[in-house]
Amino acid sequence: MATYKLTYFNFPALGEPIRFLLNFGGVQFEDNRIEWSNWYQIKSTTPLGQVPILEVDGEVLYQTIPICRFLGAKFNLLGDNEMENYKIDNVVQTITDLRMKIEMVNFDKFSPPNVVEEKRAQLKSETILFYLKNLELIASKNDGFLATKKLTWGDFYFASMIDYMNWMMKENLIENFVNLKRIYKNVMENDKIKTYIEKRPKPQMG
Ligand SMILES: N[C@@H](CCC(=O)N[C@@H](CS)C(=O)NCC(=O)O)C(=O)O
Repeated sequence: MATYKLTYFNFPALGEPIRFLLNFGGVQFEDNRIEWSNWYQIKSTTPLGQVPILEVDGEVLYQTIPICRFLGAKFNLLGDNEMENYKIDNVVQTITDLRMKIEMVNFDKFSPPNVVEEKRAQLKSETILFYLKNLELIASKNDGFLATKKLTWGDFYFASMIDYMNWMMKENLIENFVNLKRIYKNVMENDKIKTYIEKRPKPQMG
């Protein structure tokens, strides 16, 4: 049986889709939640100076999306053909683009507070709606799933990233999106994900 060790900080963000997928897959894994105080020792041991990394039988995997796709393949969560796999990659990339736009504002430590507030307002009134409408339209064609008409690794990526983006924006971004809420609920009400969420350590991120 393969051995898995995930190294990430003790918060959801980019580690969480990987944790969701490992829990869904039902495999044992070491959930190595590192402290910021140890980070600079660990950083130099990682391929790109960043986490998450996932060690599979000692081999180091890095970059969140390829790791998720790898686990999707392991746990039967890919599409059925090239077109479906493209559609999964496509929604995952769209979620990532939105996530990075929100991060740029949320973690902006250099602009004056009023400028950051203006950027947040623009995110809320334009950018977020623009991206979520695109995803909602795709989801509306897929019977409760995001990218294709069945559960894929893209659904897990979506649900965990919605939590992270909600946390950054301090509101439920999908409140008015019927199909996106359905997908989120499907993932969060999966027995394995529910069990994991009940027992996961309290994150160190407010
Ligand atoms: N492209 C990478 C980005 C990883 C990344 O940004 N990791 C952050 C935490 S979310 C990190 O390691 N930050 C610490 C640092 O860069 O020193 C991925 O998708 O995995």
